[in-house]
Formats: sequence, structure tokens, C-alpha cells
Amino acid sequence: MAMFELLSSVMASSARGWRGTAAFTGHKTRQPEQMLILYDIEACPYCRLVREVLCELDIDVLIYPCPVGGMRFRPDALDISGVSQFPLLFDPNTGEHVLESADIIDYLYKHYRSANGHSARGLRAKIALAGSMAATAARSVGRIRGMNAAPSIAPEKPLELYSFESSPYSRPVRELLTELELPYRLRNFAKSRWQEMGPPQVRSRWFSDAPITSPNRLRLRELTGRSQVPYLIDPNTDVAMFESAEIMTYLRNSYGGE
Ligand SMILES: N[C@@H](CCC(=O)N[C@@H](CS)C(=O)NCC(=O)O)C(=O)O
Repeated sequence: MAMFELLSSVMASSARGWRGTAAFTGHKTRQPEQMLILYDIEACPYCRLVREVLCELDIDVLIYPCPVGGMRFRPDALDISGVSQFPLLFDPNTGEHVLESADIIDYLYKHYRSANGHSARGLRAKIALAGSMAATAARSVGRIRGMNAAPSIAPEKPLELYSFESSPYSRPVRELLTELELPYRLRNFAKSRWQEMGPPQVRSRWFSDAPITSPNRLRLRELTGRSQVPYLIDPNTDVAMFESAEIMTYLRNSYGGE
């Protein structure tokens, strides 16, 4: 990945104080039986606040990208909520849909976390939104990445991406998935122990014996022997790969254009 892309992604994560990095481990989150669905725009400052909380609660989610100008999932979203507004959460477990990022965050805490928690309020909410807007700005030099639809071919089945919200290398992949309107199961890969902080090379050198506690970390370790994101699985072609630059080339070649 070009150095500029990486640096601006690091700046975006910093603007949000690296929220969406660690999972809350003190209280068990209840995993939804059926995967939640988020109609999302990667670059949208409000959507980011929701994805951060999903990541911190360690909840997987099916993302239906709805970039500006997109036609693949926007009509569904309009049918569900009656308005063209994102983020929109649909919970197939309860049949409920929720608009408004703060209400979605409250809903997630209420239904899936066995401890109190809610969206930021008052001044804290304003600061969170300002930081999220700054994160979008950091990724907007030349063009707003992850905001506008680009021509693409629809996959038959949703893709699968292991990622955590603040991951500087995962963000450009999510931006491209959004632009190409490619649905994907977002496997949140938040860190549940301090030994999981830092780049993979550092961790494997110093903390190779630390037990893995997060379900998705265990899963990826079983699948690949590694703990590294982004990791893309495409069930349509049986391709599975690490490395953001290679994943993006694969996505462009397989689904871009038309
Ligand atoms: N107050 C809402 C604001 C959401 C919002 O303004 N989202 C923008 C995208 S950043 C939107 O839905 N735009 C309409 C569109 O893209 O059609 C929230 O917190 O969820």
C-alpha cells in the first residue's frame, strides 16, 4: 500500500482516538443468533461510530454497502426504513430496524451486552462526531474514499472480511468494498488482551505463548495459523488471502468495472 494511503489511514484512526481497537472483555456480549445487518457507508461519520461499537462488542455483522449513487442495497434500505438514511440497522432476530447512530448504539448495548452502556451524549457526542468527521477528512485528500459508488459486478454470495475498525490496513479494503457495493460479513477482530496490541511481528516475537481469547482470533488462527488482518475470504471463488494491497487488486479484478 502506498505510504500516503497508510499514513492517512493512521491519521483517521488517531482522529477517533483508536476507538474500535479493543473489545470489552469484562462483560460477556451475547452474540446475535442470526447475523445483524448494517446498511453502511464506510466514509460516513455516523456509520463509523456504530461500527466502532460493533467492534468493541465483538459482534459480527453483515454489511450492505450503500455508497452515494449506489443502486444495489439502497432500494432495500428505503423499503425497510422509508428514508434514505445511513447507518440503518436491521436485526433479523427481533424483526426491528433502527435508524440514527445513537439509537443503534443504544439498541446494541440493550440487546447484546449484559452490562450498562449507551451512546455518547451531550458534549461527548459532539466530540465523537467531530473526531469521526476528521477521520473522514483524513481519507478525503483528492477524493472521499469509501463514499461514492463505482461500477461493479454483484457477487452471488457475500464476501467475508476479518478486520477491526481502527486497523489502518483494513480500512482501505472496507472503503473499496463500499465503493464496489460488495456485501460482506464483517468478522470483528478486536483485541481482547494487551498482549494482542502492536503489529503481528512484534506480538509473535514477544507474546507467542499468550492464550487467544477472542472467538474470531481463535477462528482465524485455526484457519491460517496467523493473527493478521485484513483477511478476505471469497466463497464465490474459494479465494482466501492476507495483504491489503493484494486483496484490493483481487477485488478490482474480480468485481470492478462492467
Ligand atoms: N443523525 C443521523 C445522521 C445520519 C446521516 O446524516 N447519514 C448520511 C450519510 S453520512 C445519510 O444518510 N445521507 C443520505 C444518503 O446518503 O442518501 C445518525 O446519527 O445516524
